[in-house]
Amino acid sequence: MNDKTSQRIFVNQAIVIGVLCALTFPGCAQIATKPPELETKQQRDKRMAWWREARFGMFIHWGVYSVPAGIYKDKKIPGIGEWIMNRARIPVAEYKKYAKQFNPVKYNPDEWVRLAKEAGMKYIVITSKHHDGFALFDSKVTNWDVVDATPYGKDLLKGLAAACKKHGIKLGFYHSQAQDWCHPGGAASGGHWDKAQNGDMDKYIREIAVPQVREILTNYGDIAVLWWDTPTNMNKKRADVLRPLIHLQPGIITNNRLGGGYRGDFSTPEQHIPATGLDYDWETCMTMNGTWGYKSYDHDWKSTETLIHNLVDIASKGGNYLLNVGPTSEGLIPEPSVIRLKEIGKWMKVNGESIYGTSASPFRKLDWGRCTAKPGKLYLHVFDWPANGKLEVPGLRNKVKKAYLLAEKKHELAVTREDKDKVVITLPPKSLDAIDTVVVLEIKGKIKLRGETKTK
Ligand code: JFZ
Repeated sequence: MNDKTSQRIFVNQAIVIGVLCALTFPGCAQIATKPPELETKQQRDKRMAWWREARFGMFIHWGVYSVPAGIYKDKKIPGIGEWIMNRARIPVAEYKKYAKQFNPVKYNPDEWVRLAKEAGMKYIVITSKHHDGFALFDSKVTNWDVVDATPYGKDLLKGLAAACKKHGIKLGFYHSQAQDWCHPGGAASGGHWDKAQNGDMDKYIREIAVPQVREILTNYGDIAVLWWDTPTNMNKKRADVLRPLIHLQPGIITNNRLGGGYRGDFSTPEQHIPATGLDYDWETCMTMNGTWGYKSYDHDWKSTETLIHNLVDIASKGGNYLLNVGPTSEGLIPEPSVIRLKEIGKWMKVNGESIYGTSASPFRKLDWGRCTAKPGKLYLHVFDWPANGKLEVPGLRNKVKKAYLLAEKKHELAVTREDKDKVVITLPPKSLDAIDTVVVLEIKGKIKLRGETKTK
């Protein structure tokens, strides 16, 4: 089937869904029926605006794998906790027994959402289903879900959706569309290890993946992001069966991990920060320790300083930061994560203006830190406070109208221009925040740097 045909099919399917949407959600017709690739730049910018403004989100990896928490047959299983079934080649029937111990009675979605908000995060992406095939929601097409397979017996996404709505936090789902180690035919990186997994993948997609994606995009109100993962054994034909479902949520933003050659709306560097910004929307996802899913013995926590520097580094390159938490099977976010999120929140309370809605730094490299920008403003993120109290801004040609500390706007700082290519700001002897003290430069006109002909 050549591209043209599949595009025509996709548009026809989109129109069908669009009409369905129009009947169901008045006013979504005009958006629903326009597949992303046919969107104008204006329409795309409008759809992506909140996400680009947000810059910072919470990733939540939660599920049955938080019961073994990295231990199988009394042995520590190396690697990321949510892969324990695959890494330890645990048979399906044996793995499913863990669900009997998955009883998150301490789960308080309102508390989770308030913690994300306190940290300065604007959106949450939770695993509706990870590779082990266990659904955190009430799925009508399987009993391998929280309602039918656990003593807890209640849908976990309903409460989170309500709390997000209440606190104005956007909600997204991470959904393992291809890998499913407990439903016959589901893909498994490294191949199946239990004959109970054998089956036809297209049948799995038709009878499990499609209905479940429809369920998560229909039963939980506004869903702002769909985070597909991983495209194992996916191809265009399979992708074209799943992709039209995104029109159930007009304006939804999707990532680049569906498969079938679809790039989605943003790329997803994992566990690393690109050296420079990318020419396409991007979001780095990262763990706070060494695992996405909870592991009882993984205490390799990144420092709050590292996490704040990562957020600033990513924003200075025009990207988003999706920072992960891996709750326990009781329903608690590990204390080391809570402490770090609250400390990040303290910094964001003072300095959020230098992150939200900013664009990438005009400077290639700054020895003392990073820079984020807004029209007429540069936010200089000073990680290393100059011993001589002189902050050099190399190559800046613009007239500096005013300079001040973001945390002390009233107190103007002296600015001198040593030559046409270097601006020097006289700083107080000590930084206000050793992790990152932000100096604001209000500049005249569009940014103009040495060696640049055109202004940005
Ligand atoms: C995937 C998952 O397998 C993992 O469990 C976690 O959910 C993470 C966020 O995403 O892991 C990947 C996916 C892709 C790559 C590496 C790890 N990759 O493309 O390098």
